[in-house]
Amino acid sequence: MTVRSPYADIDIPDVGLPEFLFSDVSDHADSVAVIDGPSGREMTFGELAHGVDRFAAALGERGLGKGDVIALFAPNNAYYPVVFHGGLAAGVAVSTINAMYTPDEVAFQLRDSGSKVLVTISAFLDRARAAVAEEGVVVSEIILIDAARDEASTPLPENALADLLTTTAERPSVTVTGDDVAALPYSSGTTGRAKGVVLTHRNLIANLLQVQTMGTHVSSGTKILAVLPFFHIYGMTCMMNQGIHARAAVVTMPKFELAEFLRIISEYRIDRVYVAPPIAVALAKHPMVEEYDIDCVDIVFSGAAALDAELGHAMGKRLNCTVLQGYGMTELSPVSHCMPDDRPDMDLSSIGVALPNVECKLVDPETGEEGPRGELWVKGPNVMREYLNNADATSSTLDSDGFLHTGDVATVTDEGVFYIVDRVKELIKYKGYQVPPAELEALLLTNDSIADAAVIGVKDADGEEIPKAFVVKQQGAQLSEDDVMSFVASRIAPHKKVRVVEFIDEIPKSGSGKILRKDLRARENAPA
Ligand code: 4UU
Repeated sequence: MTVRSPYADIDIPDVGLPEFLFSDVSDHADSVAVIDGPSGREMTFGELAHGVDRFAAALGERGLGKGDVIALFAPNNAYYPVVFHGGLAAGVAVSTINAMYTPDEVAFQLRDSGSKVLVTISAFLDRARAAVAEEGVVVSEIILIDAARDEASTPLPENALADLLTTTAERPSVTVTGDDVAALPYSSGTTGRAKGVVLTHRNLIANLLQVQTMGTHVSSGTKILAVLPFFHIYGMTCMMNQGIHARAAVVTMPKFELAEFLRIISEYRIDRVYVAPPIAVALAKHPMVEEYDIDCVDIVFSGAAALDAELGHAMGKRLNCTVLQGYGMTELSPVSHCMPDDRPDMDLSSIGVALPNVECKLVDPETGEEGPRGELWVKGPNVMREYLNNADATSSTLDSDGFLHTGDVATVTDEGVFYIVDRVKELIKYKGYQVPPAELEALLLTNDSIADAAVIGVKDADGEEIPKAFVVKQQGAQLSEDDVMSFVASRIAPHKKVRVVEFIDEIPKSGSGKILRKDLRARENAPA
């Protein structure tokens, strides 16, 4: 049984994303497009479009164009969309890097994506320099969004974005079509390590138009708070690009900090806030919320991990606002399901309905039979083209009929309302961020005192998912749980830390050597 969206199909124009977003921007040239939350500095749509045009010209001057990749390693700030869309307008693909990554993690993505330029901020320069110095990285220039720091001793030129934007060079004439690669965010998908997710201009435009059908309350005059990162697809599409598309104002925050978050909502009179469940917990429960006048908030939208419906209702009551939930995945650009703005009555424990142009199947992962409960398969114009340089991962995720196998288990009602009820993939979500077990297992095995290891997601006392490592000690090795945790913590980004350790005699494995995560989960859930 294929479940189609209850909405009529929409047409997706065959153009590049910057042309789609900026071709008639002159109508809103003087409206505010982006506000840097901490400083209050504003950028109008006219300035944004000009910056996009000049950054594209500067990349053209460097000989970069179709087939090239640049990397963007920065927290949310007003120049993020200048770099992102300037890159796309020049025909290059932009690989967005997690701002919390260590030099090794940054280097992995730079190498894997073949990025030739790295755009970052001066506060990240130490990590950026260490990453570009690693073997196999082909970056030849660092561009700093906030300052020029070209020091004689640095191996690569380090130039200021502001200087690039003054170029008087002609914009190179590249014809960008819907099928060209636009964004290359990284995701581990259902299994293994992080992979480049090839999202085309058409994918990103499609998801904006699909989301627009549901987001009837987003328009010019709306203020969107962008505290979730633009490097992750949720922030990229739902905050940055949706805001630009709707001619709304996007207020950026570089990281989540509750007092600053509440101050910004209150001072800028934010209408719409996008969150992942941990921020919903703070909004529902933290006493500090009472100290701020945030009755301006009209809608809080939650995604990236399951929202507890009771908590969602408590937040809606406290803020006197509508609460909505959506479901997405990097490989889906990202949204495939959400609750529409005009249906606040929909069950908050659901993920809403399929977006226009989306078809779904629910397939039993064991038998391959379609039924009322099963792995969610999604087809539509927002489905990624492929994983970068990884035909095996592509073919095990994206089938020949164009359905993407999400690794999430869902059910659906007769009205077409979907619920996520389980997960059959390896992926762990910590505060909405991806934690790929395969990466942690590989890292643990580099420790001489560890003979074998497996990592799964378990629930902490608050019901939050956290990574737990099962570790087999090398014979005679002296190793404590804390030793294991600090070994991992010093080598990876904070959200990927192992938070619980259990020593066991043997990791359960199948005949072919695959870790039997099911057995570890069963062991975890067994009564003590
Ligand atoms: C249960 O997290 C994302 C995308 C999130 C998103 C974006 C826009 C949600 C709603 C929206 O409108 O992408 P990834 O690739 O980091 O993680 C994808 C995985 C899913 O496969 C699923 O396991 O994150 C989990 N997930 C959810 N799980 C995402 N949303 C939900 C949800 N409930 N609402």
